[in-house]
Amino acid sequence: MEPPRVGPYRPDAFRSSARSTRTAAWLGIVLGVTFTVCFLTGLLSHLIQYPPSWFDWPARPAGLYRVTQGIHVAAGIASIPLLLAKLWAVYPRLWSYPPVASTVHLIERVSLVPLVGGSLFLLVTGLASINRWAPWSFSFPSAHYAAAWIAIGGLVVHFGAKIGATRLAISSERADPVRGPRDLASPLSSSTTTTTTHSLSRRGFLAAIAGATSLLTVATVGQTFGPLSKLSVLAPRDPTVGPQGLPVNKTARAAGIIEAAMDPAFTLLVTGAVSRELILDLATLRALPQRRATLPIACVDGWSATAAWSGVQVRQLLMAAGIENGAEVRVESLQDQSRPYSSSLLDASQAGDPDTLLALDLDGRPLHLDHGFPVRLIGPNRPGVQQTKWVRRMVVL
Ligand SMILES: Nc1nc2c(c(=O)[nH]1)N[C@H]1C(S)=C(S)[C@@H](COP(=O)(O)O)O[C@H]1N2
Ligand SMILES: [Mo]
Repeated sequence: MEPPRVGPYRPDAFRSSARSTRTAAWLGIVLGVTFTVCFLTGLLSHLIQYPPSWFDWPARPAGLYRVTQGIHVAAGIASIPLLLAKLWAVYPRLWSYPPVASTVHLIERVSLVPLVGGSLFLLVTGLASINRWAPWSFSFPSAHYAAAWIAIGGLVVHFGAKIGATRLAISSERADPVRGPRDLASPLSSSTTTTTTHSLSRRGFLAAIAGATSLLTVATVGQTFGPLSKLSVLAPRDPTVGPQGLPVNKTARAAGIIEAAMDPAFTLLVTGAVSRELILDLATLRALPQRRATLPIACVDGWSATAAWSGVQVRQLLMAAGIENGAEVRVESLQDQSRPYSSSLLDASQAGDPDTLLALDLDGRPLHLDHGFPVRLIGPNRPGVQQTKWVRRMVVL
């Protein structure tokens, strides 16, 4: 069968030598790595936030979540130029002729729907979300999580279908241009031009992708990696900017708790499965032994910042309430409890960690209202969403 000789099927429709099968194969490998890293770190973040019964997330090392989530977001951002370059490089194959050359070819093509669709969805909504722009009504965590499984399913099938061709492409001396009409099932089958004469543009293309990816990474990763914060001009957050030198996620105003938080009659309740209920006003909380801990806040959005917190140990309050052997605790804020992140859970090991605090002070000063005044939870190795601000009740479960 001869291909129709029009549009993308013209023999000279795609002439750029930058689109070599080798370039496309290498981009595929690098993307395979960044996507797998994103998937695993994302899965971990999901397990931590929605733990099934078999999953325990330890309180130590204190900064582990900061690292895994920083990597998650950085790998996602790096994937954006890589994916765009990959799509550009392989686009002519959309017009391969005949459209389906074999079963493997069919599987490979069908796997592109979840792979490309899922990836674009993940990167576009992820990027919008870390810039705190949510022009949609679905729940971002659920949609991001579902799309991750769809994309990774597509990736596994695609990888399986392409492994042979990828091996061939990266081991070949010549870099065959990706061509639509002639690029049939075998990527090396039918090229008529060698690219020695064009190798500069292919190298230039690769260098441009590597450069763009590195620049973008340096321009954003400082939101969690302090030494680069000055260079990170594109980062959604500067980890040093905000009240008391720390970013704020939700403000007191947005949470609708200003009046309740400022109320001089504010009391903290320790209740639930306790032997003694505690009702503590601010003066009483301050009169208890204070513990100081230097801990990061590590937002799921990928920014993080370290600060010195001081306040009352959760385990000390639990002991005062008659809990000797550790317990699971729900920490509730003044916010309407149907709002996202208005409460969080401490498992027994987190509740028992000496650095899990109900903090009253940040860097030696009372918490700013936006950082959770009068009292907030701060604990080691927890995602930011679980560092509940404006704590009102601790319920022992
Ligand atoms: N009650 C309450 N606590 C909350 C939130 C919230 O929306 N409500 N947001 C959380 C999120 S997503 C993060 S990243 C941290 C940020 O703490 P900060 O605003 O003091 O930096 O607070 C957490 N605590
Ligand atoms: Mo967050």
